Amino acid sequence: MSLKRLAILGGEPAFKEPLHVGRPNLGDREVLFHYLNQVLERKWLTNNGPLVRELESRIAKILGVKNVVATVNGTLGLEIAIRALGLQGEVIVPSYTFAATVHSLFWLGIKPVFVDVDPVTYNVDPKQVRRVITPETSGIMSVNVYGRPSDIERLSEIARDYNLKLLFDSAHAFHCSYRGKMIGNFGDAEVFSFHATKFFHTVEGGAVTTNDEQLAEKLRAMRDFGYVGLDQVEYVGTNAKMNEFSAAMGLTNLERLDEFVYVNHRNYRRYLKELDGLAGVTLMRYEETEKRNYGYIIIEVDPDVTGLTRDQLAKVLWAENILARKYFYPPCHLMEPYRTLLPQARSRLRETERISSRVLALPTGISIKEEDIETISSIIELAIRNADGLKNIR
Ligand code: T4K
Repeated sequence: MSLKRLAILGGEPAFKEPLHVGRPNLGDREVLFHYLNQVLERKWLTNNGPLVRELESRIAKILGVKNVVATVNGTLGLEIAIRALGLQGEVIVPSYTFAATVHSLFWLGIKPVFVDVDPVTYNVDPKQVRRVITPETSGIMSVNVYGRPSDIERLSEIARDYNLKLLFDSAHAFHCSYRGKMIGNFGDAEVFSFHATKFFHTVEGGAVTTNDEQLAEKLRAMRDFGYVGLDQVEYVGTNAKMNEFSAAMGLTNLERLDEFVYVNHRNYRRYLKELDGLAGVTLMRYEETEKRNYGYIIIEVDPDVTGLTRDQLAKVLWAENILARKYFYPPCHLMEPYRTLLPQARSRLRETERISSRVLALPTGISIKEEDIETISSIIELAIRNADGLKNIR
């Protein structure tokens, strides 16, 4: 494309309508209406309805896992998993994640103990984990950031050595694999998010998965106020139930799951081609030998090479109606209340702070066309070429 002038410098925006990161992928309307009609006719709207059960069993098959407990969202999924596993005291967790990961611990009175991440995978660095274990540590909660698995083997070894529970926040990692086995089968339990912005979604929703039958029973009770029978409560529970409308959306979207992955993969390869060789901009790579959902397109901007900070580049893109997002910024240890309560955490989170000041998520999903990617990439290139003229953007 021939770009004349960047919008931030007074040109016309490249896109009339905003391009969003996290634009929902939507399945076939007719299929959705078919499911919704069933729900309305049955007058069974929530509380472990037939569509929720169907969704659970379809997901269990895709993941090859024994138990899928669908939840109202990923955050409540994390909370019931944390409680069902009996986590308490201190839990080791990355700061480089979405607020929900850490809040779910703190919400339940648990102290998050932050560890740094690996600069290449952006996932918890197992070496750091060993260093922060204390007699108060009850578990490790690792995040499979952007759908790329943590170092599951080493984290499992540490959990075994120290008798700790191992929970994965796999909010980003639906339809991803680790050494040929689907994410959802590891640790004591894993938690997915099926939020509208995820490549597969149920509007709001999530699921806890586990191969431990007893744990699954407890999770099912805890998502339903602790009830195990009509008149019997056995646990402290909450209301974390998925409703039938969400399950209808999920079943609809499952029918086009392969297509969503195909388009995300195609988009990823196009970004790779367009951004290849652009000095100072590194596109996060996916290992193509494993199953991935390619749901996040992440670039790292090196200001020493590009002459532009990530924040300046974000402003350039927003002016063009490309609504790139800073996932994840700020890192959790710089959010309240953690910043005030745990000021000493900063000293061991150098990679986290470096990465979170450089990353930018770019639009993908079925709303994004290959030509859009060409334009987005040209704008990034043009911005870098004009870095001197953009120095004063704040
Ligand atoms: N763990 C991790 C690692 C997570 O990333 C998340 C959630 C969780 C746990 C918790 O799972 P849930 O409880 O959410 O199931 C968004 C999502 O709301 C959140 O689910 C997600 N991670 C996080 C990474 O992103 P925001 O605050 O950035 O959302 P918002 O409203 O700014 O929307 C993002 C973009 O999506 C915008 O550009 C607009 C677009 N959008 C959004 C919605 C809702 C649409 O185009 N249509 C829509 O319907 O958190």
